[in-house]
Amino acid sequence: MEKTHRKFAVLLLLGVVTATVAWATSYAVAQQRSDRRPPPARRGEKPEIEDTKKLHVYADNWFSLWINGELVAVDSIRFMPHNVISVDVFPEYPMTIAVMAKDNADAKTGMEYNNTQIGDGGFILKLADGTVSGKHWRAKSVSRGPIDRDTRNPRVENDVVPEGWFEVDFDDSSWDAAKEFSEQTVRPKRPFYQYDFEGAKFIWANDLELDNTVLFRHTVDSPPDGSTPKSFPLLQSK
Ligand SMILES: [Ca+2]
Ligand SMILES: [Ca+2]
Repeated sequence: MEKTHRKFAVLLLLGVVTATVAWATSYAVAQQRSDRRPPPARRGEKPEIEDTKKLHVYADNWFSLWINGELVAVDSIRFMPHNVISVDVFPEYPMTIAVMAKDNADAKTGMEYNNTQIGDGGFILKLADGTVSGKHWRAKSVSRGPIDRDTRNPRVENDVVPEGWFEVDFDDSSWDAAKEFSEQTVRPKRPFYQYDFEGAKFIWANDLELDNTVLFRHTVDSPPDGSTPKSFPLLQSK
């Protein structure tokens, strides 16, 4: 009888200990959650998130984008569905923007959907400092097809992508002006309308359908919206 009592007491004690540990752990986790507060914003010598500008980019079908020689954004979806990439950019002027944009196209035929049709491209960008894509940008097609729109015997022409084409000091003076295309011509999909692209124009190289890989470049000397960029001497190399 006494033995049974002892056994019961031990089990009870174990139960109480387990319950206490469980309660203490969940209390600590809850405390940690409620204590999770962002640090206060300090307006000072280092840039804060408020010093960044939102960049919106829509490409039919894909892009990668460099700013001042650094890769800052890559479209996360290669083909479909069409999407907008929106990232925070810390602008430093002069700001050289370089873009590689690709229409969906088979490497051998330049066509899409199992070589059943010729697809069309399109690229548009807006940065919250007032920078927008337009015919003041430069463009260079480096892959096109099917040549002569010949879909029976489709051929593709590729140019060598110039070395360092995304670098700040690259000479793009031989490139053509980008060509603007209307929204009605490009027919952007729904995500485009969910972001601010006001004032920006759709651009591409000369042929929206046959040019399949296009490089763009544009240098922004100062914020187009007339704002004065903050300077952070701490970040400047001496
Ligand atoms: Ca195409
Ligand atoms: Ca396309």
